[in-house]
Amino acid sequence: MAQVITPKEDTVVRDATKVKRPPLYKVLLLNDDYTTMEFVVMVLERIFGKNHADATRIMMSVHRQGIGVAGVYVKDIAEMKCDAVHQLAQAHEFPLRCDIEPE
Ligand code: TYC
Repeated sequence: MAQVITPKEDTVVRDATKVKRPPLYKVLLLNDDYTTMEFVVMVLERIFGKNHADATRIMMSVHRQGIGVAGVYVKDIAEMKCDAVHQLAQAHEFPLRCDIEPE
C-alpha cells in the first residue's frame, strides 16, 4: 500500500518549477541627434513612470553614453513599452529607438 506522507502544518511544500521567477528584460533607449531632450524626458515619464528628476538623469545619461536603461520588465511588458516608444516617436516624427535585452 502506498505510504501517504502528510506534511506537518509548518512545512512549506512547493514545486521548485513553480517558484522560478520569469526572466527579466532591460528596455534600452538609444541616443540620436534629432529627438529633443524634452521628448525623451516625456517618454520616460509617460511610458516608464519616472519622475521628472529621474527621467532627466536617464535622458542625459543616454545622451552622453549613447545607450541607457529606461526600465526592467518581464518580456511581454518590455516589448509593449518598446512598441509604445516607437509609436509615440513616430507620431511626433522623431527617430527615437529602443530595444530590449535579457538582464
Ligand atoms: N541627443 C539628443 C539631443 O541632443 C537627445 C536624446 C537623448 C535623444 C536621449 C535620444 O535616447 C535619446 N537632442
